[in-house]
Amino acid sequence: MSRVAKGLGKPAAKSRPGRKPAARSRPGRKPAAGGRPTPAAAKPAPAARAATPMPTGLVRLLDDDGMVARGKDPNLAEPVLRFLYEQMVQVREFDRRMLMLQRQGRIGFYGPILGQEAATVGSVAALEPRDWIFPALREGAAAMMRGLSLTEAINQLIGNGADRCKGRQMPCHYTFKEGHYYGMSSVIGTQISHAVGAAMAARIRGDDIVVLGYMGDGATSANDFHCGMNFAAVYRSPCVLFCQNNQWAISVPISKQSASETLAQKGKAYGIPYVRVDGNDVLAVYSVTRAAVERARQGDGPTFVEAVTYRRLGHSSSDDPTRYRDEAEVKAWEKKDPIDRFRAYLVRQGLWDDQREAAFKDDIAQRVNAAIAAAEANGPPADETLVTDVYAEVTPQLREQLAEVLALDGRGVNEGAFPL
Ligand SMILES: Cc1ncc(C[n+]2csc(CCOP(=O)(O)OP(=O)(O)O)c2C)c(N)n1
Ligand SMILES: [Mg+2]
Repeated sequence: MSRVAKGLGKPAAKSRPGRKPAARSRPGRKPAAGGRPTPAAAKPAPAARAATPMPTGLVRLLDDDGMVARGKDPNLAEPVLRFLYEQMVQVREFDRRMLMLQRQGRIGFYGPILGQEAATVGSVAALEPRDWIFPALREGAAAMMRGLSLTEAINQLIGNGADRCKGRQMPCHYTFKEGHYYGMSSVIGTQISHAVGAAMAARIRGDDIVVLGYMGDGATSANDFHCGMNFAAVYRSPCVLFCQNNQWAISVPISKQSASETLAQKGKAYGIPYVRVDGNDVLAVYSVTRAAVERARQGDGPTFVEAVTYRRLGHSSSDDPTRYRDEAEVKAWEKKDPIDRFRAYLVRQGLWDDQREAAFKDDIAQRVNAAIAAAEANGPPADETLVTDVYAEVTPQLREQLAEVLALDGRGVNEGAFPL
């Protein structure tokens, strides 16, 4: 019997502290054929309780100069504040260096996150380690925050023999099971349904976890968004659906993506509490995500978060944004830099200064250098990985095809341009 099915019969799991008892089966729901109840009939979503009042407007704690209005400071503990800042600085440096590697032809592709550091770092930090992350393209920092080493991340970007994906995935599609970081799907929006479903499965199993599922603004136009949001709401999936509205979906601006006044308000149509947050304000992102995670964990269902931010570089290393957007727009967003804002706050609190900054940046530069050297020392994936892991045993046909490929002239020659 599968673990899921076993979990269905465990009444004890329903009475964990902080969880509401499961509501009774809905009328008309019958056990599936064979006497095994359907997940929904066995353990339906908890009944709705009075809606938690959600903040309205754009939630912002840090102003442009890193000041917090009196009485609004979430007063996070010093180690948390430092962690948030250091992770943001680290991912920015990592990003810069990886884009350079791509330009030098040492990796094939890269999706930069410059400008979106607060949205990713602030939201991931609001989770407990047992919670799961379903990322989109720009949340690689989440895997590193969960312990994926820089070398392992670069192994993935190179697609070498030490890569967990054995070079089979595009760069930036990290996967890190131990860190509860699910492998990203390139197909826009699909991870929304995956996140919603994984959270539902966790509840059925009695696992006290929350799932944080990311998407971009462009993903809100995908079918999977509507399907995922609806499922999440109806089944009160313990998840947080987090939209990084970076204003662009490759060359399509947000104005051509949606006619809604905000993306956040799309939650209303599905019956999901929603909140719009300044995505360049790490304190605000942390606070709203934390509240959403707590709501999900205590059985109050999903929350839809729109983090308003900006993608300052191209969609990817293959994109030239100067062909479709005005540089003045980019300059305006540079002034709202999430790291500068948060550093000003930390400096004012006496938690950071120029000396610390220099030492920390030096340390990251060295760690990134060492990680690049270690990753580049790894050879390519073994030839057999072209055909392994599809069937339990490699079929004779696949063996034959592999032999044919290996016998081709020009084997091992880099064909040149990455086709993306
Ligand atoms: C279903 C599907 N359609 C189109 C694409 C091509 N595509 C890749 S990224 C992208 C834009 C995504 O924009 P957004 O969701 O805003 O995320 P961002 O890249 O801005 O982080 C598109 C259209 C795809 N990967 N999947
Ligand atoms: Mg976008």
